[in-house]
Amino acid sequence: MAQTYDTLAKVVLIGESGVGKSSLVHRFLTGNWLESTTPTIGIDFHVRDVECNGKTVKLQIWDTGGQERFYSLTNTYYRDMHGAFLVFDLSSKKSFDRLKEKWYPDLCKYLADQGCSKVIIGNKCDLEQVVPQESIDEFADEHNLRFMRASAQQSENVEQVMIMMVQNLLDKVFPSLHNPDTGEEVHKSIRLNLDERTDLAPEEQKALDENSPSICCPT
Ligand SMILES: Nc1nc2c(ncn2[C@@H]2O[C@H](COP(=O)(O)OP(=O)(O)OP(=O)(O)O)[C@@H](O)[C@H]2O)c(=O)[nH]1
Ligand SMILES: [Mg+2]
Repeated sequence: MAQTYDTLAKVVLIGESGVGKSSLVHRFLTGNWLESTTPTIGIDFHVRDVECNGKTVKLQIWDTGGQERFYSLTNTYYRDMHGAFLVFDLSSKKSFDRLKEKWYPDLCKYLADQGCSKVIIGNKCDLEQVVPQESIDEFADEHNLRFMRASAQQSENVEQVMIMMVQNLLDKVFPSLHNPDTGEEVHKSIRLNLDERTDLAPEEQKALDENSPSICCPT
């Protein structure tokens, strides 16, 4: 089957249960607000193509359940990730503390060496922020992480944070695909395609993985 993308990138959303990971993913995929949510059981998987500067990045989005019973399952998925969204709730200090003390250290511990672009999302910016901005900036600076405030509910910065991730992926994780001559135009030329949610069967997933140009992309 003909390959219709330039690279395949796996990105994962992690963070405490209830911070809004699934709501962010749903907003990104459909443009809609998820009225009623239930905690994610295990991991949900979605695919969406993002065109960036003439390159098509096939984003595999792994939406993990933040409940404690899924910790060990989630850890096993970190190894292959090219990107990770570290999500906390700006109105919950505990969710930020847990990001620092559990989610970020675990991610670093289980990542392989393929390079992983990490972006912090402070979700629920429509609510009163109780996490001090200085603490967020300090943590982001210390670990050289990008940070963006967002609201799945208000549709604020949801596409922007995905675009930031794709740009990071092209710049840092798949630099051979990036055209530095037109780098400044990346924002303007990004086109987000229609929702392509697919729940792939294991054999389909395997075929997708084997076709990944991240292994054989042009130099
Ligand atoms: N005010 C506000 N509420 C939000 C926002 N995003 C999500 N929520 C609410 O937060 C609650 C949890 O949202 P989920 O998306 O299920 O959270 P999750 O991180 O996926 O949770 P787990 O799957 O258990 O890990 C729901 O009641 C959402 O409606 C937001 O931007 N603003
Ligand atoms: Mg969820």
